[in-house]
Amino acid sequence: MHRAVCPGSFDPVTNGHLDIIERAARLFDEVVIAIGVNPRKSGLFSVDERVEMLRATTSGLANVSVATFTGLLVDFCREREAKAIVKGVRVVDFEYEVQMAQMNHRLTGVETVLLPTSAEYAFLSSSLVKEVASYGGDVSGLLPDDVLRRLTERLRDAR
Ligand code: COD
Repeated sequence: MHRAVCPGSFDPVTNGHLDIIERAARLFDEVVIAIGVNPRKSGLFSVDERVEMLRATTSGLANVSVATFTGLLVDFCREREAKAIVKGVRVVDFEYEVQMAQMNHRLTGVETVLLPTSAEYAFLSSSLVKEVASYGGDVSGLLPDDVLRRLTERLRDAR
């Protein structure tokens, strides 16, 4: 049984993340989406909200589950007996993602599988979506509908 971990902040989940998760779910028997919790950094959405959004948007994928972790990703992978970390890479991410993959491999021997982003999501990031939406820009089609609704509400409440 081959289990992989798809880590991230997912604040909030975008269609770029979902594309990577769906592709990972076709490559591995089991995929655990791991939301990294950084106690020094608060997001736009709480960790519980991110878990809810990820569970709802991946409910159709039978071999995908959602969890949270604090501390090192490699420790979470060891705890879950995951052989691989799956990450999406945009061109801009490449150097840093390779650096993290090498560090993680050095720490515990865990392998990282880097999947190139699909062309239609190459420009997409959670932070850019939040910035554009905060100025009233149209980000529909870049996030699942329910996540877009929550984002619009959250930004409206913050005004
Ligand atoms: N297309 C494809 N992939 C994408 C896209 C897109 N449009 N957008 C994002 N992704 C990928 C990212 O490259 C990343 O792989 C993943 O999706 C998650 O993205 P984010 O932005 O939600 O999450 P990050 O990059 O902030 O998450 C960072 C981690 C939590 C994975 C990282 O900080 C971590 O491992 N933290 C734990 C502490 C640790 O172990 N540190 C040592 C690392 S060597």
